[in-house]
Amino acid sequence: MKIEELNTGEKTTWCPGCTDFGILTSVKQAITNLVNADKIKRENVVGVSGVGCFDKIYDYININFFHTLHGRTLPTMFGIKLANPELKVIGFGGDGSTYAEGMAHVVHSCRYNEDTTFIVFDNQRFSLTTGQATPMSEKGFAGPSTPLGVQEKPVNPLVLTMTCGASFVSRGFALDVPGLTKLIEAAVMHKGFSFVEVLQPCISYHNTIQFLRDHIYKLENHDIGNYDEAMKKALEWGYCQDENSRIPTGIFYETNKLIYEDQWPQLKPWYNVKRNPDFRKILQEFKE
Ligand SMILES: Cc1ncc(C[n+]2csc(CCOP(=O)(O)OP(=O)(O)O)c2C)c(N)n1
Ligand code: SF4
Repeated sequence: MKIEELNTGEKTTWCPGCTDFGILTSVKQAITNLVNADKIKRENVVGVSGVGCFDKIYDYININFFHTLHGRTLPTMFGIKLANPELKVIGFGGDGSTYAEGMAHVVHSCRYNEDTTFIVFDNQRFSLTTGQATPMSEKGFAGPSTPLGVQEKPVNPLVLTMTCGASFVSRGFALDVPGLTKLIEAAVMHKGFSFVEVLQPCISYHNTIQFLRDHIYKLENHDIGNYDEAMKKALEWGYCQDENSRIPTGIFYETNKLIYEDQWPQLKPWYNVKRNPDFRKILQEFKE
């Protein structure tokens, strides 16, 4: 399959130069590579996105897609996977909708360890609605909804997801397309809940391109099976633009553990059962 086969022909409405384009390319390239390597089937891939700038990705990749409510990507992914565990479910969120409106879902998705992949576009702002503060914004940021400045420290999603039990935790950079592609491939192939944070500068409301380029580095000689080491690496950056920041990218943590679907034997046979419902009879019951 050629990557172009995933194009939809829809006009993109992201700001020209938005780093979301880097994520779009990485996701398309990762799907193409995995299909070509016979690791996944294109028809089994289902994308899920909510509401935000990031969510427009559903319009730009020619795969099955479910466009759900703001902050509700994760429960929608959960439902799709439970309905048919053979599907490869890849969900997309923004940092605002994920860690504000949808925070409870993050905690429980990590705990359940369902075999799905969740990719968060982290620009530290509610960008579609013109740059308000999210739970990821830097302390002191004065924006449209916080004129006196944010008082709290940003959430650290890597620490959060690891603490709650995610079995694959990683961070990529939207402008490192080859690196992000590899990360997404690994996340999709991981058996269990895989979390991919993508640092995604918003050129209109939070342009951190230069800062990230100056401070990002790739994890090397890092033992991804060592939880304590992963936690140390996750704590290395506090999501603020300090001069001496060091920002690791790559896979922080990966472990094998029982997935949600495997804990419920009842789930196994039913989705394979060929059903032949008598719709006339069912409709008749509703009429009576
Ligand atoms: C329940 C609910 N709350 C708020 C909104 C308004 N809203 C729509 S998009 C958006 C911003 C999305 O920000 P984020 O998830 O960070 O994605 P980004 O736009 O930055 O990619 C907000 C606040 C909404 N649609 N529904
Ligand atoms: S507002 Fe920011 S995140 Fe949204 S399309 Fe424009 S540059 Fe991208």
